[in-house]
Amino acid sequence: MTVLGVTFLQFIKYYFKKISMFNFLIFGPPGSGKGTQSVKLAEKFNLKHLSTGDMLRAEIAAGTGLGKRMSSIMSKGELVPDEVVIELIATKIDSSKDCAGFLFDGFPRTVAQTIALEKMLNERGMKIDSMLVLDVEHDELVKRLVLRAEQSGRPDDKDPAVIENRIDVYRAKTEPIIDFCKKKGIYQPVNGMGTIDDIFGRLSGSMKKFI
Ligand code: B4P
Repeated sequence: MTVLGVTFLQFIKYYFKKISMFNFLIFGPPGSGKGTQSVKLAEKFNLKHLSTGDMLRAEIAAGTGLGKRMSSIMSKGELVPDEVVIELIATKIDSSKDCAGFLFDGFPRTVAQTIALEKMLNERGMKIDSMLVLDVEHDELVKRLVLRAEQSGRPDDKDPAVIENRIDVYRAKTEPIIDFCKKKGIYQPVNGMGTIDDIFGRLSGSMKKFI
């Protein structure tokens, strides 16, 4: 049946799209392309991009008390305390309207943050739909971060020892989230080697199954 050129199936799809929010985690070691790809994906799929790294850097740039306390932790390549980022994310979720869902970039970074995120979403009638994990070789990660240090001057990219520490912290504290997500059936590995456009195509293909 067609009314005003819209089939019944198109109407049902539109209706459910309106009431469903899709929540994606973009995941991977430092330099894997999370931030780079998130900006493009959020625009393509009308998702709200929530980057805890960007939020923390904004606090530092604004010279807030929180920013001053977090600055020395971040410049060593360590993770800031779970409660700090959980609070930042909760505030953003509640103030974000008119989007098809959320794209969490760099959050969660510990199993405790993952459990907190799941609880936050469940309390608001949502869930984590997919965890997209960028797989990139170690040497390529270092190469990208060293290059970014030359271009953007980010303090945590300048020192090779800090880059290695960030990768170690990822392996020790962040990677265990993969097992947690595998058990929930939401783990989706994506090849993160190649050009930005190639990787964007792979990630978009994985996300289209949901949106
Ligand atoms: P983040 O801001 O999340 O930064 P990151 O892990 O270094 O990766 P990012 O997303 O920025 O880089 P990308 O791979 O896109 O975290 C920074 C710090 O904040 C952490 O170390 C921690 O201290 C703190 N923090 C943040 N979230 C936290 C949390 N939840 N809990 C606790 N602490 C937290 O890109 C890297 C470079 O590669 C770019 O220059 C890009 O242009 C380039 N690139 C990307 N893709 C490429 C490709 N395909 N080919 C060539 N170059 C590419």
